[in-house]
Amino acid sequence: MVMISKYRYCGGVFKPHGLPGAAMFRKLIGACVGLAMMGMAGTANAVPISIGSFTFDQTAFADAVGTTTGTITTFVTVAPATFPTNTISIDAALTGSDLNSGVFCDEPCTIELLFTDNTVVNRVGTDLILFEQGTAESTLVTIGEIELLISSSANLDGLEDLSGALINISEIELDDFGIASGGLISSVIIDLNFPIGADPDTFPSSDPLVLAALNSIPEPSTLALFATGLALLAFLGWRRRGAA
Ligand SMILES: [Ca+2]
Ligand SMILES: [Ca+2]
Ligand SMILES: [Ca+2]
Repeated sequence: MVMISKYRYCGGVFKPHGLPGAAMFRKLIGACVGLAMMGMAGTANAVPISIGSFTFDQTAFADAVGTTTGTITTFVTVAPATFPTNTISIDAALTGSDLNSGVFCDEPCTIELLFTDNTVVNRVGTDLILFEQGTAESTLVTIGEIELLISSSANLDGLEDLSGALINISEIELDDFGIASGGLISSVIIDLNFPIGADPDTFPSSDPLVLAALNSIPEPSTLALFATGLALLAFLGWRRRGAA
């Protein structure tokens, strides 16, 4: 309570009520720094994941599903010609590196995919790969303010899922979306059915399985946490000097 009174006295910038004491701040900072160190250690030991001719960092895959629109069907492929639908969540179908799960839509739908333990960076060449199942189909992709139809190359690597369906590759280049060299993104919106102006009754939906960054910076959230801890330390030091 003494600490809270001190902050109340020093306050003005922060509201006194509900403000944790300095001891709590120090605990929070300790936790932030600890988590950051754990995250960095985990990153250092991560083994890359190979899919076909591509190699990805372990954190390179989409991590979460954001906003969705329309009716989205999930599927898993478990054996030749066996595709149970809607047995898993959209999140489970599209995050991570599993090529035996994905989604399709029979009507216009959009899915926002988020990168939370890595950030995609625009380096020379292709930056993201969207793996897509079956007949090679296009996907409407929105990054930032730009929406482009990305075609899919049929089965370049001879990849198949457990059902025997072919796995195709859509290459996404961030230059095409107006992202500067070295620019970062953490959100991609895919529109499965259909491109602008196309007939929804005839345009075939693509069937995304995995979205992965070839050019990826791991652990931005951990680094941000670390930066937050440092900023809090600096802030506390500044407050202490100010109060002295
Ligand atoms: Ca990731
Ligand atoms: Ca999947
Ligand atoms: Ca690029």
